[in-house]
Amino acid sequence: MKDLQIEKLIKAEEKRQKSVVNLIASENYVSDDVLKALGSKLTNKYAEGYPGARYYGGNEVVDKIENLAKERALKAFKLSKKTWGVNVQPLSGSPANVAVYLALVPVGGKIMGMSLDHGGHLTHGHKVSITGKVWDQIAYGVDPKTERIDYDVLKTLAKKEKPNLIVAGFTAYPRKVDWKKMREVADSCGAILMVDMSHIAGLVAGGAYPTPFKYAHIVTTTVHKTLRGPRAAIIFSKTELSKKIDKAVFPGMQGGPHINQIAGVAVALKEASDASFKIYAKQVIKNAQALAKELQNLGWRIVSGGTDTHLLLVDTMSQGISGKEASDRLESEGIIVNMNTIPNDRRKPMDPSGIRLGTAGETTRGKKEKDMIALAKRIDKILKS
Ligand code: DSN
Repeated sequence: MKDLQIEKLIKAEEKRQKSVVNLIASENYVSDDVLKALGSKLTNKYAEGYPGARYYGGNEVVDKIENLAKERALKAFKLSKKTWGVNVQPLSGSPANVAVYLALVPVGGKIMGMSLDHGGHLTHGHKVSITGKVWDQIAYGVDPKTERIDYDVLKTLAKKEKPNLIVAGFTAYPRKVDWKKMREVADSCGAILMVDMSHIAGLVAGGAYPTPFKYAHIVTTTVHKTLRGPRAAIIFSKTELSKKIDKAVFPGMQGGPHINQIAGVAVALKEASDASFKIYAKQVIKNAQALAKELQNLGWRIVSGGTDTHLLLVDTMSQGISGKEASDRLESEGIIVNMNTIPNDRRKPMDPSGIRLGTAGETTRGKKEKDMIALAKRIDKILKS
């Protein structure tokens, strides 16, 4: 690179990434092929519109790339294009979710989503997000005792509030979701069911977590978490809703799609369709379960008693340490996590009661259960010292 300042910083970040244990549940490590697509000359091309209907000339190549990404998205999740449409243009998860609401929920309408402190996401209707300013959030949480979703409570709330759309999707919910029951909740009030599977997409593609496609009207996902692709998002929609979704993404929300990013998505989806990805997805969960179990053995309370996914929430206050202090202490020893609220947290988001740990990245790096047991011991020693 001619720009030595940036080159130096890129190298410094590469070194940092190599030197730490990364337990950020939403991060992963992409392949060299994904990096190649991202850093390609495709970034020079403007392609506003969709394949075959662009506002600029010169799209014969990029049309093929976008169509391939769409085909691979359907293939990775075993979907037929007769029943599912797919949009690969969303720049990331937040604009993808906003585009869905823009398409399907009238301004001032109701979005029922899990509250952030129980494990939802800002774009599930939180008041500081545009999704809570343009639409009304009907917040739900987990049962205080089991720390799991109580579908009967959700149904009662849905019948009372009659939301236009229900979001089933989470950033810190470690358990399997009963998608059938979620659909029953949506049907009880005539709402659209949108599953935001950003965190678990790789686990679904790898057959290690139940697929939501049988029950959802819309499925959104980021590509860069367990799915191990570039930073980007995809919206799947039942074909009768797809036109509205496409219009909301462009021109409703975005301008020209990032074709280099879409090429990276296509590469990642091909990788996720490979048989080896099934083994990876299963190992991610085994690793999270081994980490959770050993931490429990060492006296740490794990929210909901364990995990069925790639992530776990440790109630660090169960040993008298705040989430921020735990995160800072671990970082000073080269273990990167994020502080996180736990359900019904009495503390503030900037210094909550827990930390969220995820195993997608370290599993990509080849870690197995025995490494997780050793890691749990290291975490315990650092936090108790
Ligand atoms: N920031 C992501 C996460 O960490 O879960 C969600 O967008």
